[in-house]
Amino acid sequence: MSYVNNLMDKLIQRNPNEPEFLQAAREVLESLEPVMDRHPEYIDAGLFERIVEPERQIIFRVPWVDDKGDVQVNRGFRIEFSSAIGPYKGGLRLHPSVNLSIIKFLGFEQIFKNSLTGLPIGGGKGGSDFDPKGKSDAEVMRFCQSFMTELYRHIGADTDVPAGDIGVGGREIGYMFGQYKRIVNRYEGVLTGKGLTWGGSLARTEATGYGLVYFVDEMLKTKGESFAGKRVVISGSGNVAIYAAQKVKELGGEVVAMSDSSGYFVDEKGVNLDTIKLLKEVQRKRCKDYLAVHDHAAYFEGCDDIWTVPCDIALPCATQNEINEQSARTLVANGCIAVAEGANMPSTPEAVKVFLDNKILFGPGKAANAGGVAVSALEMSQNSMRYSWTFEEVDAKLKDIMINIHKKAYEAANDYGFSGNLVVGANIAGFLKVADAMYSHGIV
Ligand code: NDP
Ligand code: 2IT
Repeated sequence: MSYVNNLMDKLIQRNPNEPEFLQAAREVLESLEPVMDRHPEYIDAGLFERIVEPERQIIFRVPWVDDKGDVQVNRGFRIEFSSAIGPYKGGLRLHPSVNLSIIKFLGFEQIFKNSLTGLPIGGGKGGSDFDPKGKSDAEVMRFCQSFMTELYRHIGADTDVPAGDIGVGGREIGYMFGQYKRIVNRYEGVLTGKGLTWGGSLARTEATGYGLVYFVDEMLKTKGESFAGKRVVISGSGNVAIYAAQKVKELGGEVVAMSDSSGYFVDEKGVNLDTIKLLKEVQRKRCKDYLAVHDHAAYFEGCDDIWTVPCDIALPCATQNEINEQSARTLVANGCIAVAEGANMPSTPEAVKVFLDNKILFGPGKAANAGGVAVSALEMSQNSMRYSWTFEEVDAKLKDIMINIHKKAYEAANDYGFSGNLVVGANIAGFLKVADAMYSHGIV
C-alpha cells in the first residue's frame, strides 16, 4: 500500500466522522506525493503524520440568553492547527452547519493558504453552530460576548488571531473585540477585520473578493485573456461575493447572477451592486428582494442551479461542496473558460477533476481566496507598528501578493511535472515553506 493510502487509512480510523476534513486532507496528501519522493527526510521526520493532527483543539460551551429570556446553548470551536510559521490565524464561522469536521477542514486548508501569502501566519479556524439569521443585534452581542468569555484565554496577538468568515463580519468582530479588551485589559491586535476607528485595516473588507479577481486576472493572462467583456456568475452574496463582483466590473466584466442559500437571481443587464450591497450589508435581506428594485431580473428558488447560467467565468463564493460533478460538466459544456474558488473547497473532488481534465483554468481556494487573510496579516503588521497604510497602499500590496501566489503555484506545478495544475502547485508551494519550518523545529 502506498505511503499516502496508509496515512489516509489511519486518518479515517482516527477521524471517522469527519468527511470534510478527510476530503481536504486527501487532496493535499495526494498532491504532495511528488514532494515525498523528493524529500524522504520529511517522511523520516513523521512530518506528514504531524501536519494532519491539529496542535490543539478547543471545544466549549457557549450559553446565552435570548430576547425572550430563554437560555440557549451553542457549541464553540477553535482549532489551532499549525504554528510552524507564525501565530495561528484564521476566521470564525457562525452557521448552524458548523461542526468539528468543517472547522478542521478549514483550519487545515488555512495552513497552506497562509503560507502561500508569504506572510508569517500559522493556520487555525473556529466558530460555532450559532445561527445569526433572524437574531436581534442584542442576541448576537450576547452570543459573541459569551463566546469570547471562553475563547479569550486561548488567543492573543502573538498566539492566535481570529477573524471573520461566514456569518462573522464587522458587527460580530466588534462585539468580540469589545469583550476581549474588557477581560484582558489590553488593547491589542487580537482579531482582524476590525473597524477603521479601532485598529482595522483599510481594504480588509474588500480584500478576499478583490484578491480573487486579481488572481483570476493572472490565470487569464496565461491564455492571453482578460475580464473585458466576460460574463461572470458568482455564487453567494456575502463579503467575498460582493467585492469580487465589484472588482470584476472594474476590470470590464459583467456579473449576471448571484445567490444566497435560498436561491439565485439572473440580471442580464448586469447585477446592480448598489442594490445588492444595500440588501445584504445594510438591510440583511434576501436575494429574492432584488426583484422588488429590478423587476426585469429573474429569481429561481434553490441555489444549485446557478451553475446552469451560461458564463465565461464562474466564481463560487458561498460555501464548501457547492459545485458537484454535474454542475462542473454543465459549466464546461456551456463554454466556461475559468473557475476560481472564492469560498473554501466549494468544488467537490469530482468537480475539480472535470475542470482539470477539460483543461479549463482552475484556481483552487487556498490560492485564489488568500487575499483576505493576507490583508489580515497586513492588519496585524499595522497594529504592531501602531500605524496605518492608505487604501491604495494596502490594495497595491494585496495585488502584489496575489500575483506572487499565482506565480508560486504556477512554478511549483511546472517544477514537479504538473504544468498548468494550480491545485497541485498551490498545495506544494504552500506546503514546502511550512515543511521547512517544521523540519527545523525538530519533533514538536
Ligand atoms: P458571508 O457570511 O458574508 O456570506 C456567505 C454567503 O454564502 C451568503 O450569501 C450565504 O447565503 C451563502 N451561503 C453560506 N452558507 C451557505 C450554504 N450552506 N448554502 C448556500 N449558500 C450559503 O461569508 P463570506 O462571504 O465571508 O464567506 C464566503 C465563503 O468564502 C466561505 O466559504 C468562506 O470560508 C470563504 N472565505 C471568506 C473569507 C473572508 O475574508 N470573509 C476569506 C477566504 C475565504 P445566506 O445569507 O442565505 O446564508
Ligand atoms: O478563510 C479565510 O481565509 C478567512 N475566512 C479569512 C481569515 C483571516 O484570518 O482573515
